[in-house]
Amino acid sequence: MKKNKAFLDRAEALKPRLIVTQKELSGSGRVLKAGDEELLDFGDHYTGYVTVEFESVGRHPDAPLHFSIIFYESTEEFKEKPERYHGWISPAWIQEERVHLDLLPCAWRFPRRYAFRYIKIKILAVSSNFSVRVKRVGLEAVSSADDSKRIPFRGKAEDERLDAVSVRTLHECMQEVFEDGPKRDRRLWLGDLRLQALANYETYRDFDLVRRCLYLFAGDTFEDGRVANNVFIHPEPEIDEQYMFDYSLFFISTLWDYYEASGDRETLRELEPTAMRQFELSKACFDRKHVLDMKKAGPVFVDWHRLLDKQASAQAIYIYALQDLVKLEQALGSDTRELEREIAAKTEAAKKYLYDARKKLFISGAFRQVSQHTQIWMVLAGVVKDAEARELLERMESAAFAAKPATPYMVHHYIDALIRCGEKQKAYEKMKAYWGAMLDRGADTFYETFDPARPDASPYGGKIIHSFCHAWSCTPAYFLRKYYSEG
Ligand code: RAM
Repeated sequence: MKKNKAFLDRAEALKPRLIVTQKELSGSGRVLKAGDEELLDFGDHYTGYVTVEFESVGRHPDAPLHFSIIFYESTEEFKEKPERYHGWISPAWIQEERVHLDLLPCAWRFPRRYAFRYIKIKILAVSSNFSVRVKRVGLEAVSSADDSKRIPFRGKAEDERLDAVSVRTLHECMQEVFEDGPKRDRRLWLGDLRLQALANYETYRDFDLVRRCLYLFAGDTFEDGRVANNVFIHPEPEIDEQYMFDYSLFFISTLWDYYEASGDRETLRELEPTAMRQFELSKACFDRKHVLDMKKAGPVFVDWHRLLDKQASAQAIYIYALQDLVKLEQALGSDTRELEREIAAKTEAAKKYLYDARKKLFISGAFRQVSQHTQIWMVLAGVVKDAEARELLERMESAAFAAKPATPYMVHHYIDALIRCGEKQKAYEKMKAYWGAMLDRGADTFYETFDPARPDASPYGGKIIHSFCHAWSCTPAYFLRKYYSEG
């Protein structure tokens, strides 16, 4: 790994102060024996540190109190049994603890930070001599988002809830970095950062936090300069040893968006070589026909759809990122002719080799898979534009066989594609239908993964592991404020 100390020092200097908010709930007063449960509702999603205070009832406790506690972000998790989770993500993320208390009364502070609205306490064992009562539950909620600086919402009254839940999602993910989710993975991911930064520019406008995250990615890269897909923050900032072709390229777009929003030329200049390096590395992954060679590209994310062929989407993402690189280089006064030739060559190749003239849809991979992802990214990359793009997206919708987005992250790109080709009203309706379906299910924050047709589906093998407050799902606030508000 290649560390740039100056960049990491800059990131450290930009570390935000967390704002702490105290909350407290009283217990129900019920007397609890082994097997009894108590459910507490904090009324909204919070991220922070919890203290539970128990008192004993009856004779002097002659045995410890043994209890379990589980933190739920959403009612969607209520039916799940943690012990039945056998998916591929570590069950260590499940927000459950078992504790022995030898002395009562006792105020027990959990050392881990939790993300939740509901808390369920279950008494596992006491003795026949005594019972217990939950006296109170205290919470120190933390976030670096400063609500006093948040720009008020000026859209339609009927969209206020959609905006507020998006903003709450962003608020909860704004910690020492832009986390992907305060429950899981609690760290900085590039794909998520790009979208939450966009929502941030319309709401909290915390430029320093975006800047800090950009320096974290640029300050620790692979030996060849490739930007990683995520960074651990503690004990020292360190990248996860994996990259994704698309996420690395999004460093370019995130830097460009940051400059556009902040006008911070110094950061742009300092981080330009990192952005340029992502282009150079990706450029080497194409074959002689200018089509992306997936063996050279390595892992690509795009979406959690399990059977998705990602070649065509990745080709389009490359073109998309290069367009941002052109703007970035022009802002610094550099010559962009080579980049423009590169965009033209890859665009032409996409039209020639990744398009099925009979189906009138773009295809991906050796099996010529048709997915919504591919069409959406081709529109975002400007491979097709205006009326042509509108017609493509319409054909895509009626192609029942086309693979569909599995995450709000991919639905975000669909909404963005519709707006870019002039379908503003349709984009609005789709956004309201998709995120609105989460609101109808009682969401206080928006989910990491959601399919309205199959709300109980899980790409992770169980909903108990899902993040129900996930950064990449916060963008209705961005769309509503940028495209559907009065000034
Ligand atoms: C998930 C993370 C994150 C996403 C990656 C690809 O595990 O939660 O949101 O960027 O996968």
